Amino acid sequence: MKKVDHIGIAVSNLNDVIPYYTDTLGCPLLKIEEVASQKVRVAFIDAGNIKLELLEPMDSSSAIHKFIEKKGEGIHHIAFGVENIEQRMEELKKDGVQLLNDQPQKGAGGALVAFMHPKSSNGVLYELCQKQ
Ligand code: CMX
Repeated sequence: MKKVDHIGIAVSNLNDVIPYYTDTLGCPLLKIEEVASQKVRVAFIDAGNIKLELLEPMDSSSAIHKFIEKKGEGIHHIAFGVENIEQRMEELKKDGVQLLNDQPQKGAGGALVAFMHPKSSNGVLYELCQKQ
């Protein structure tokens, strides 16, 4: 992997936490978007050399809702930026990494995304992210 595109952070309520990032930390808000396929509302924060993706669950069936119920708010995943997601998924599968998706899914900003199971990535939920 050559670069981290963003870090995902689970939050209960976007509106409550955005001022902490924009006013207290002084990091600009880039955009807010609903990603219905992932059942999340997301806010992207510009943290200089990296983006932070604040993830609010849209309902109780969202993976983010389950995560917050179990572990509380906090770092949820790290997303690597890749150029050819299908090729990278094939390579990871050959190396025995368990992927959570057979095919890339539509993520925020229309990016193609896929996740690696934290159990096969030493306890970290990693995402592959290919910008369109
Ligand atoms: N980071 C590290 N470990 C995690 C984790 C995370 N984000 N989420 C779950 N786990 C761990 C749990 O702690 C649990 O471990 P133990 O068995 O040791 O307790 C194990 O994984 C299973 O977790 P679970 O709570 O039973 O949850 P599920 O198996 O139902 O789902 C996961 C976990 C990762 C498969 C699911 O959250 C998933 O498919 N995630 C990918 C999609 C996603 O996260 N979408 C939201 C963000 C989308 C976006 O960025 O736009």
